[in-house]
Amino acid sequence: MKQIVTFGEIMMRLSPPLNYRLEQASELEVTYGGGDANVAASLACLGLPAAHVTCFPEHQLGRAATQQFRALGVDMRHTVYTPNTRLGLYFLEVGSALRASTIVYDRFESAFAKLDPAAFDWEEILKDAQWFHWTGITAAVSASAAQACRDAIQVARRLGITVSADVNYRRNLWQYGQRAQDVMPELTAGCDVVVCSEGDAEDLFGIQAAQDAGNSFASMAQQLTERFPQIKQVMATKRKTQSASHERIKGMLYDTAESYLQTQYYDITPVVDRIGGGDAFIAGFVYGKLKLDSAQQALNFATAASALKHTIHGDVNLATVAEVEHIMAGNVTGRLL
Ligand code: KDG
Repeated sequence: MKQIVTFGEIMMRLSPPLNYRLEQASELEVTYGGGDANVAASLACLGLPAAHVTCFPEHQLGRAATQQFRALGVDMRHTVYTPNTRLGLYFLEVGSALRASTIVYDRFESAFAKLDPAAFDWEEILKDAQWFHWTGITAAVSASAAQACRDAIQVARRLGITVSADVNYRRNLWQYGQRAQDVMPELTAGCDVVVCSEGDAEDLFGIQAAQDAGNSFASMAQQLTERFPQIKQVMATKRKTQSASHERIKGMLYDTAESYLQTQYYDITPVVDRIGGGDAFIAGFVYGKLKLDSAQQALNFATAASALKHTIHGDVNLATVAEVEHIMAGNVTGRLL
């Protein structure tokens, strides 16, 4: 089977134990994550061939991050290492009742942000691929990262590879002088499958659901597919956050061939770690598109995978196909597999 290739920054995640605040912490747990890389790792855990492309500093921290994703089964052979650069970091304080989790980024001028787009030979990287996935985080980090993403999408289109994106608009990351509203439409136009919330569609593309729309997501998604005719499927999760440790989610999909599809709600409590829930959703959908029979089945699998991610520590969904199928079959009570 041909590979699914993702592209983006991987950071070291540093978190105090339990619900400690950073001010109290005398030790920090080290894990690694990055929106696009989480998708590759989740796919590898689901048994699909996945590769991640990134840029790391040419020292122990870059090698350690590579090793972590390699150990999860991700093909990291296209990693570019650069001298005299740094690894991006993020600090996570896990919330509790009445207090949401918070993130502090320390990723300015990371190796990935300073990458040279010419260092990536996309013809070579994508020659054995069937799918290319990126996120809006990658385009937000720097002009050169956005350019590398643009190059990859162009080559993927030429090679007939499916392209997906999670537009994931993070306002605070867009600091390099280009506006997300100028960069993202061009990149998004090259996608077949897009994860996009109603808020992001309005902020990035100026698309608003029709006032009288019975289904505001479908109204937004239909407009998105009309604006960018390459896009055939638009997805999102609907979240009903009950508390820092209690989440309800369902999956939604607008498909230009099948119109609007949705899933049941999953009720998740206690939430162990919500980071990477969206990445687990798209990874589950890629799995479903490649292995299952219908868009509805793919959406069901994606949503169950995302729900499971909330029960797994770290950024990556380490759930297996059997575990996802187990909860899809209605087994949500923790009965042994
Ligand atoms: O989607 C999860 C990511 O947000 C997380 O892994 C860290 O890439 C990350 C970011 O930029 O926040």
